Amino acid sequence: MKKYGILILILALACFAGCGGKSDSGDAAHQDDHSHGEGADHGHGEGHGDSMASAEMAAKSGSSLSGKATFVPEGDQVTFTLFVEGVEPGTHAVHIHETGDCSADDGTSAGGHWNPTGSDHGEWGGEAHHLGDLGNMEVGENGQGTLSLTTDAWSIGSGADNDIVGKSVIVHAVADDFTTQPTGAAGGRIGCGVIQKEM
Ligand SMILES: [Cu+2]
Ligand SMILES: [Zn+2]
Repeated sequence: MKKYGILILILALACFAGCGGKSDSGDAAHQDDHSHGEGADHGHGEGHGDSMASAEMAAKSGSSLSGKATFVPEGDQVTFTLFVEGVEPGTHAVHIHETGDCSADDGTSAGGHWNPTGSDHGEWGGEAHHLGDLGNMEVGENGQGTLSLTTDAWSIGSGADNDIVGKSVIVHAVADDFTTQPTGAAGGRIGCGVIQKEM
């Protein structure tokens, strides 16, 4: 009888350990994470690094701008590419702004420059710049312009401070002077798109 009792105790302990391992491993959260990863084109299912994000650009401040921005991950790098058309020829500043809200006619709902590192405004690649200071884009006589850059300074959908999802891409009326604080004196906002993770 005593032997039998010990056997039950051992079985109970084994079961407890087994069940405990299963139930607190956070399986639900993990599977959720993986399904996001598999939703991306890459299919690695290796978590948040594999999802791309994009922003559909809408006209603001009476402009006729349209276009799209994409953020494509590869390893620890993210490549941003913007294409716009219907824009007045010349030089136009492009920034990531801190709020994913393009509802205002003048784009001011997108807030200020996205600046999670608390830096001064400046030029991408320069000594000090906001994480959202993407630089200037040249728009040709045909009204089209493109801008791209690759960086390891951002993440997509990580929820970390450097996550670009839920922010917005803004195209300005004029060039960024890279010195005026905190805006670059880039004028009004002629295009705005909320950055969303692609499933
Ligand atoms: Cu801006
Ligand atoms: Zn800035």
